[in-house]
Amino acid sequence: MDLGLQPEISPADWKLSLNGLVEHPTTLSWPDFNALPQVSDVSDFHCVTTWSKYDCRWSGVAFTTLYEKVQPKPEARFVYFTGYDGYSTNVALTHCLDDDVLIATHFDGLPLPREHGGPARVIIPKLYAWKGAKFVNGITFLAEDKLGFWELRGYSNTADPWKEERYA
Ligand SMILES: Nc1nc2c(c(=O)[nH]1)N[C@H]1C(S)=C(S)[C@@H](COP(=O)(O)O)O[C@H]1N2
Ligand SMILES: [Mo]
Repeated sequence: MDLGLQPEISPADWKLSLNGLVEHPTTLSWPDFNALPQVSDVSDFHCVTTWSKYDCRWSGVAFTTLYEKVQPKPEARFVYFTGYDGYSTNVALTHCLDDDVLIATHFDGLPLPREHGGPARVIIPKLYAWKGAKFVNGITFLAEDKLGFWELRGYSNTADPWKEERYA
């Protein structure tokens, strides 16, 4: 489910910018990104429109690996994600540091298809699915929160599915 645009990004053109309040801003190419340690995790996926998909097996790079690489400054408390389709979403940094938060490149052992956000998408299992940007191309560390696409349009900023935090 997405904005209806599914950008086609070839691996040669793909880039992930890690920026904002960090000691070491970096732009990763596809080979750079794939050279980072890879992890897998099985988690459930909750869409705000009430469907859930259980036991999703994602693999890719842990958010914490990127975090350690760029070394956010102490004042960084929020993360703003952007996608190649113009999407954006925001998450408190503490929620991103759980070890199940991945920048996923594979689902069930296969490369992520374009309609599901390939080449790479963010997965934050403990929050509603709109908090995970598909086609991710930017991760910005911020001192102040900045609302993303759906958060600006009335979706909950905190998005805890167990509390059914759907709308603000
Ligand atoms: N870049 C981008 N990421 C996005 C979206 C989008 O429109 N664009 N939609 C979000 C929403 S509302 C949901 S439910 C999930 C859907 O993921 P799926 O298409 O793999 O089911 O992606 C989220 N991430
Ligand atoms: Mo959604």
